Amino acid sequence: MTDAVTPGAASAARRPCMRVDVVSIFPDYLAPLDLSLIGKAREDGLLDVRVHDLRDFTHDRHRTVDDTPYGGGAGMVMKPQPWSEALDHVLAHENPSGAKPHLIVPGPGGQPFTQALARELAHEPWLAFACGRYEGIDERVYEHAREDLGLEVSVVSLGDYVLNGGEVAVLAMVEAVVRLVPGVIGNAESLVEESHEDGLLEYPIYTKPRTWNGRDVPEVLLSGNHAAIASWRHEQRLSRTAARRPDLLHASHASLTVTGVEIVAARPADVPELHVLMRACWVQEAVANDTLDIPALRESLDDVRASLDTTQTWVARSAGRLVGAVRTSRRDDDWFIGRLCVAPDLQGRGLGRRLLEHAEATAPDGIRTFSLNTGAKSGDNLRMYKKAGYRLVDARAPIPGAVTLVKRRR
Ligand code: JD8
Repeated sequence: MTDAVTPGAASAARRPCMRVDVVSIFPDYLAPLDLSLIGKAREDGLLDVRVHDLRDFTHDRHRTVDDTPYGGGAGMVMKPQPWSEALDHVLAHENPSGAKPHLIVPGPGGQPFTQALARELAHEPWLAFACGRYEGIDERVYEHAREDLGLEVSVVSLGDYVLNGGEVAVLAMVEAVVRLVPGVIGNAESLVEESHEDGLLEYPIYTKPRTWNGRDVPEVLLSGNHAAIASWRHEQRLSRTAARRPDLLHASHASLTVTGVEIVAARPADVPELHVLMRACWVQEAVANDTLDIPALRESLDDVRASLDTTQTWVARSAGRLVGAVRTSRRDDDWFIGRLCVAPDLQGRGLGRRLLEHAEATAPDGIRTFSLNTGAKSGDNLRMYKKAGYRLVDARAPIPGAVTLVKRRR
């Protein structure tokens, strides 16, 4: 019995962030997990990946793992006993704490594998993958794993097409999951703007030469105008998503796309609308955080008007309607981002994210960090900021019931 364990794992002497076990009758199919980022993360001890050969858990001369289906029909079915012994081995192998893995079984009838599921699984300490072949695995193995071994068992499909087995699906799932494990990908920032990460496809990318084959790089990308670049890239993401994956663009996004959102510097004429929007948004925050003691709620119309002289405020307009805003100010080498708000009926569609990107992109030279406050109980805000790379500061926030988040400028 030979478990292909992580090369160099022993030397890394650090507790891996994640253990992954894979059981298959074709263990060599998983050899790509030795390569590239995943191979490096295994060498660095960030990941503990073990591949097991199901046939090692058979006892007959032919190492039989399959048999004919009860009730007749085409093909063969994988026998339960080898799977039971393989799972026992995985649970027993170097597992002094008696922990239990989340068992993932790829199957064409499973729940769709998505970036959201990948993000969830990336937070789990131990995943075990069972690669089926033939017509699939005897149904009693799933019941045994859930009921007898007490494992969480998920049947997951890579997509609406038919493969010959689970190995290809496991390769894709493991890569999509472990690249989200902190430290596996060097530049975590690059994870933020990826397709599917926030429901939008990626913007087009270019590198040298400036002109190639008579084709030029879009002028805006050579402008050095970070705000314009951020705006162009977001418009590209929206228009590409609308063209190629309208299913990702739920109705409101589509309407935003249709009418397009423009982010411009706030002017005194914007103040009345801006004040109303801020009141609407911070009443929401007050309810979420059970307090009315929020500076934004105490700002009068004159306070908002005055803030235009002391800070850089941007407003987002869609079809003439003021639908969002953000305020920025400098504190030494920190760019403080505040009063980020989106009209309640348009929240959750990426506009807040776009305003945040705009606020960051308009930061002057010399800025090293971005910081902001939000309600300790403002779940959606916290999720959006963390996805954008912000991290909670454990120092007490200047406002009761609030928290401060910071991100290093790259
Ligand atoms: C696991 C056996 C083959 C499937 C008879 C062909 C995932 N998106 C996906 N498509 N197919 C699979 C998948 C296929 C598998 C196994 C996953 C184990 N097969 C079977 C049923 C029809 N043959 C998959 N994830």
